[in-house]
Amino acid sequence: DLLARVEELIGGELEQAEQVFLSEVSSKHPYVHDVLQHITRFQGKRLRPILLLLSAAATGGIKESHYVLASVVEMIHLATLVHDDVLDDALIRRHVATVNSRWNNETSVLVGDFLFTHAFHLSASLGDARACRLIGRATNLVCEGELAQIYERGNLALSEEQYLQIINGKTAELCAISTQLGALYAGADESVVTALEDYGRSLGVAFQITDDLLDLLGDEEQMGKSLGSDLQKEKLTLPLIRLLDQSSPADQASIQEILSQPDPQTKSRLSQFIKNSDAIEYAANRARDFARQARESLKICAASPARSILEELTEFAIQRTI
Ligand code: 2DE
Ligand code: MG
Ligand code: MG
Ligand code: MG
Repeated sequence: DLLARVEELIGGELEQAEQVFLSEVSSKHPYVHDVLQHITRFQGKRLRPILLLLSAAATGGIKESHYVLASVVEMIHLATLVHDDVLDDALIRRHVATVNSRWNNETSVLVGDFLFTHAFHLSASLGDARACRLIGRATNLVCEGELAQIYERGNLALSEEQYLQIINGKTAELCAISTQLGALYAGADESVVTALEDYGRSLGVAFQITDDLLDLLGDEEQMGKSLGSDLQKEKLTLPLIRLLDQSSPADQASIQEILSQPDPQTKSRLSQFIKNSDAIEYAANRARDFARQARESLKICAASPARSILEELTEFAIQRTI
């Protein structure tokens, strides 16, 4: 399968990046040490390091600096997840207790900051300012996306375009920076770097549309994380935007009422609304559109095993739906 091919092609390089990550994310303080241990013991999909290393491999080759960069993007990603779980009141992540549920929100805020600042400390070791500048800007846009999401809570008039802008910030930026840095530090031409950035961005949007579908439909046990928080927090995602768009004023009013009291009973009424509509199919199709767009961006690269895995990753990003 795909992960086995990733392993076969860049397993050694991923391992090197992992070593940088583990040796960097440490603390002499016993409390900080414990929390960091808890976070690093349970590995995620390592999607961003994989994207970064494959982008390098597809555009000029993996170098020493890529191990550092792969470790940096994973660190920033982890920081955003630790903070995200506070914002979303999530109890489970990667099949184990979140930092906020096992310890407390204060610890999450500070450990997130610890990881986030360490990522800049580490990228400064590369000896040129490009990575720091790009990562600083990207993370900045991630925060802006999260803030826009808070601002739009409960806004039933949220358009698909506004939604796409939000997920472009909160999720796609970090994917785009991963693929961009991979190509940039491989020494690729500017047009190639931009194409890889576009690839990462489209893939990230496809990935988040799918994540949002799973928040509505997925199984917590199987996903290993708390779900349903989008509705709980009155965040409109694509299926709901589509549903509202296709509903009569009377149904819109019922949906509004359900959203403002998202208890389990009213939520199952909302699932009924959603399942009786084309909203799921619509959102899945939009994810597929972005996956296709991502593959288009890769055409600038010569055919290679790395490129073909990047192509297949677009399917992986959306297949989690079913
Ligand atoms: C995932 O959305 C979005 C993550 C971005 C979070 C960024 C924050 C800014 P989801 P899941 C909180 C923090 C910034 C730092 C540390 C610099 O749907 O379903 O909530 O995995 O993701 O919970
Ligand atoms: Mg969340
Ligand atoms: Mg969130
Ligand atoms: Mg989610």
